[in-house]
Amino acid sequence: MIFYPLNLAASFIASVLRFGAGAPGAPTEAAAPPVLYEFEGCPFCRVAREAVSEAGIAVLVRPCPKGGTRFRPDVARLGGKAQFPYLIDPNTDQKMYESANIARYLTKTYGGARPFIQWTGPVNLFSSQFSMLARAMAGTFRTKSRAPEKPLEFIGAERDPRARLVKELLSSMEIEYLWRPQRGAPVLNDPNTGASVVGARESRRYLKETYRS
Ligand SMILES: N[C@@H](CCC(=O)N[C@@H](CS)C(=O)NCC(=O)O)C(=O)O
Repeated sequence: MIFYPLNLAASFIASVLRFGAGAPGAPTEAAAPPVLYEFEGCPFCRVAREAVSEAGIAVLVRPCPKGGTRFRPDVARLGGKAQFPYLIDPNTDQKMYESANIARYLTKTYGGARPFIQWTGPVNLFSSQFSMLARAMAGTFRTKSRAPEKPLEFIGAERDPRARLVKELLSSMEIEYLWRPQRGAPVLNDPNTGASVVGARESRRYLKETYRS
């Protein structure tokens, strides 16, 4: 099928538009994973995800696509407004909105470099918006799915075009996952079924076959 190579090429362009921000940092784990409410199409959420990746910190992602019903309502309840990204760090009792604050907090608390593009003020936002357009807003809108009992685990860096394709689907399907932003081919582990899937195309197929309703 021609569609997958084109999809991957568009994801590569999205990474180029961010000048490769979101490299995988040295893997780190906190006593409890920070929880990130976000969605893939959101240009502000991308800034937060890049910081997660550069810090190498494992976080629990609760996807909140538009129209989402699984985690979206929690954010208004917990923080007072439906705005994304939203971070809760149980290790420090911090709860915060605002992508720039979240990125700064993650870098300060868990390490990693602040990507150059994030120092460029309005250019940062334009670049993130163009990146979203290159992906035709994939991961922005909810698609119906069956909720897994336990969160999945996904391994793959923010800047990796292959990993993005899987995260987009996890996002629109509102599937909660422990995200380990590490280098290498994307890997999706599902403790509910015992499956361990290597590769973006294969992971996408698995998600559709297992959780699409
Ligand atoms: N200044 C905020 C802006 C965040 C923002 O506007 N996020 C959008 C999504 S891209 C949002 O929450 N929209 C409301 C919604 O999706 O319901 C930041 O940098 O985090």
